Amino acid sequence: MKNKTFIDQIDVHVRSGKGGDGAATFRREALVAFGGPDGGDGGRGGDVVLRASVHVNSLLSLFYNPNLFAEDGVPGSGGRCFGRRGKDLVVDVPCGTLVTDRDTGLVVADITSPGEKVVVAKGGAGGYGNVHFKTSVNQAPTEHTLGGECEERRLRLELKTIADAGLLGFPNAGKSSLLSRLSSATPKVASYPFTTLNPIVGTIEYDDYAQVRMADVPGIIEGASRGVGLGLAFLKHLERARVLVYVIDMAGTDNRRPWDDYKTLAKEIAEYSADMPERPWIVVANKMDRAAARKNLARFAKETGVKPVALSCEPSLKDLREYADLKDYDGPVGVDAFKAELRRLVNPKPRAHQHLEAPPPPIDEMPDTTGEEIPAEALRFATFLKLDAKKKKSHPSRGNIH
Ligand SMILES: Nc1nc2c(ncn2[C@@H]2O[C@H](COP(=O)(O)OP(=O)(O)OP(=O)(O)O)[C@@H](O)[C@H]2O)c(=O)[nH]1
Ligand SMILES: [Mg+2]
Repeated sequence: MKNKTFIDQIDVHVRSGKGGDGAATFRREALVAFGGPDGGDGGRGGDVVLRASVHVNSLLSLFYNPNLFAEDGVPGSGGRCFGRRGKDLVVDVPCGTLVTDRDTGLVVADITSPGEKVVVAKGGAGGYGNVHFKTSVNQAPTEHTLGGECEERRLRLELKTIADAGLLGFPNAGKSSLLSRLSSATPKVASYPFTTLNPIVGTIEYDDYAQVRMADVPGIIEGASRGVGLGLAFLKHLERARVLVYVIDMAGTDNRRPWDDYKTLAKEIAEYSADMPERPWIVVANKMDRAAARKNLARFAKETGVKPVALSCEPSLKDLREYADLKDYDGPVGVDAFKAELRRLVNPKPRAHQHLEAPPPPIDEMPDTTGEEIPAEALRFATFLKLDAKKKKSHPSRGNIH
């Protein structure tokens, strides 16, 4: 079997633990007449729990083990011994996992926040032992209850990556190059189509530490909605994206026509979902370091009515604005213009100095704290070490013995 590296949809069979039965036993001991009932309760069956983890980015582990069975509760026994409860089975899944019941088609859970736990199959309750049934008129009860039944379900787990923005484009348009230029993600970049085979998410950070998560998915080609190329299945990773970024190879490599590429992309997206074309979008004209791209830019604007953000992902020797044929372009130019536009649309929260009303002043403007009393504003930036407040134990004096 070919080794798999990424799985974004898997069917699993989950079963919780059955509850342990209660015991019906009697105390029998030498010299103890009529010892009475002493059957303990059974333990509860374990639950099957799905937990969102940031350390997992695929459902691959479930591909190799799709049967998720929790432990049964242990039955009670004589001497009022209660059975141990069955261990829960906790399975880590990536954030953004959608869980649906395969039999009813209903959504069971959408696990998005790190650490979030969802019980997908609840363990059966433990049964009662006969100690619970002793009454004044029935001092030797044999009644006891059986443990609760387990819960069994067939579930479908589907990963829908969580990202604020999603990159869309033909193969080789430069989507991965743009992601690696703006974030510390390291997607593979190469000059052959379908270099990217799995979604990759990178985080773009701004000066005030605001963050935008951007997802790179495999390229789309004409007819993708009919399954051509890698099809549109991976577009589910962009379903949660608030902003779509169309990346166009403006240089028209391999005799492509950039304006046709854009129209094809828009058509394929509309085929996939009625809601995605309604979302805010940005069009990026990539490879502007190449003369052919600068030549195509005006025609692209005329054919599509869109003024794209003109940029280049390759480290170019000069600023794009310095190119004579880009001087007259009145649309946004450069990677920084793209970052700013992305920020405007995603509107992430700034994260710097969350705990302070204002940022601290530069170090040489800090108030002088060498005086008798420390000024109040200096205290706001001070760190206090809590010294060990334990006092030395004072031993009572033994006095002098003469
Ligand atoms: N000249 C130039 N080449 C670029 C630029 N951006 C990307 N490239 C090249 O274009 C090729 C494809 O880039 P990728 O980033 O792998 O393209 P992709 O859209 O991720 O492609 P797939 O993963 O196959 O869908 C690589 O050889 C890059 O070096 C650019 O701004 N200028
Ligand atoms: Mg790629």
